[in-house]
Amino acid sequence: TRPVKPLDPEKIKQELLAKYPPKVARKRSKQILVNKKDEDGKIPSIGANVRTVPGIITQRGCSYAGCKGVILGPTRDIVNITHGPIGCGFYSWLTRRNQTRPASDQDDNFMTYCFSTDMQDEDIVFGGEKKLKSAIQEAYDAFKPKAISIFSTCPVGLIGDDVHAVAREMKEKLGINIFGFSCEGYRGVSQSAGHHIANNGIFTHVVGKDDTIKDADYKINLLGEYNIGGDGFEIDRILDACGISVVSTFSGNSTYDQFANSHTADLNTVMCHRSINYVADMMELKYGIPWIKINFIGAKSTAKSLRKIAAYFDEPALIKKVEMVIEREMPEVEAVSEDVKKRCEGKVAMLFVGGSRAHHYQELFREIGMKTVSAGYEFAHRDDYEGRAVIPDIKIDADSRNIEELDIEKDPEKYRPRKTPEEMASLANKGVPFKKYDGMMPEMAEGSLIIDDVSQYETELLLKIYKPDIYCAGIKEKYAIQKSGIPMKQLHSYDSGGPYAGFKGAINFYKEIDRMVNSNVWRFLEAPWQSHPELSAKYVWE
Ligand code: CFM
Ligand code: HCA
Repeated sequence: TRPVKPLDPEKIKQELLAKYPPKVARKRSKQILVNKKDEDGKIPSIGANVRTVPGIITQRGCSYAGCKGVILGPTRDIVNITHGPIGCGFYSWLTRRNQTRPASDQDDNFMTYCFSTDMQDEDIVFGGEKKLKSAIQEAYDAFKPKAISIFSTCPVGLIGDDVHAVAREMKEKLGINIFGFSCEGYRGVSQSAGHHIANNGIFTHVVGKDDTIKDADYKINLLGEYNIGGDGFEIDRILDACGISVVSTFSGNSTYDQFANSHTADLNTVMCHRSINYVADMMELKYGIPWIKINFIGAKSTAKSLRKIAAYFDEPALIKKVEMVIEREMPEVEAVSEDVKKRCEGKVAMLFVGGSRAHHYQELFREIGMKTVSAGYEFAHRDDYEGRAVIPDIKIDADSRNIEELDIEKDPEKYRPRKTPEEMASLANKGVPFKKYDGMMPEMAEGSLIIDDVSQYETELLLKIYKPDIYCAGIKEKYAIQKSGIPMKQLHSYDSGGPYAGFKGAINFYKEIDRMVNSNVWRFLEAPWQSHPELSAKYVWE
């Protein structure tokens, strides 16, 4: 039975901070906010993308994870070599459940391999460059790939191995594209730094290498979609049905050639803003490709995103086809959501995930009548919380050296602005949201608790206070949460489920959540408040 008396979120915040030493409490206090608008309709600003206080158990990952695991990991035919101890390569090997489907038997697919230099003590002492060179040679001899990339782990930076010099030398020797990333785990404050390093590297070394303009209608890139649990396959199915062509996906089930040709698309669509906004901005500046934020998590968001893409191309035939697809797909989605809603309505969820899903997945819960009372990202920046427009100093990264000269003048055909300024203005007036991301907080209810870089300690306290019907996070949190008698859904790897994107994905998700929050198994577990009745008050959401 739910609810006794609504809890005051400000009090909950104080309770979360109570055990911390004053200096730590002050720092955490900026990262824990009660969502509300002031008289001008402005939401409060949050502390985000800051270093975790040592000693606090964070759920964050490292720069190497963001670069190798997240951005480059899902590419099919680049040999991705981890230069480092074997653990780094091993733990970033398919645990994210990024799926792949080669176009034919002839196509390379290296995803099932884990390439690493397997650094040993003697390499730390004498340097690992020789070993790296022979690893590249060995991979080349065995697989003859189009490209090889090298990822630096912490020891590489500490001992001073120059992966870029090795890459240049071996590129010269073997005649294929070879490039390295200085994505040592300790760089930056989270995996977010690794996304940035990866994006700059791919942009510098691969994008723009193949100028063939393919003969296809409505050419888009799908940026920030990593095909976790097959999400990308479902999105491809829908786009294909609408007649929209995907030039490249960054980087779910992607190939080297798709990246190289991606600058020929006419529109960039951004799914995960956090991990890839850099590429969208750089491609706009260098190649004149506009970008819009889309979201294929949630059936309504999927329909809305398709309509945004159609509005950009502004062709009656496409608009009609998109409407037909939506009309064909929605009845089944609605039938399932209506049914599931009967059992899920009013239940409460909490989401603490990465840099985009804690926002996107609220939509799916909303569709079955569930409420998100508290949410946060592990490593997102202020723009992902508050919306891009409110952050004045977003700038395109100077690290990507080759965006400096504006190539449009050199080659107007290749680097053509896709729309005239007048057309852009007219489309923007019609509601095509160029470069706009609204962020998580404006879309959440007033009084919900927003927590950046939530700690294990805070998670356990939140469970006791709110007793949510479901908690969504990652593998590190999973078992502690389940042991407290609360269903836990991994929104990184989807446990063993998915896809959850698009129309069919929404149906999968509704059914999964229904199964989890209404399962009887939880009553066989003794949660702390069962033996300590003073903890048994439940939170009411007004
Ligand atoms: Fe983007 Fe991602 Fe995410 Fe992310 Fe990640 Fe991921 Fe995630 Mo795990 S790219 S920010 S760095 S949507 S790996 S597919 S699930 S934390 S919310
Ligand atoms: C990463 C990858 C990760 C981890 C997920 C988790 C993923 O950050 O290195 O902690 O369960 O999605 O696989 O985010």
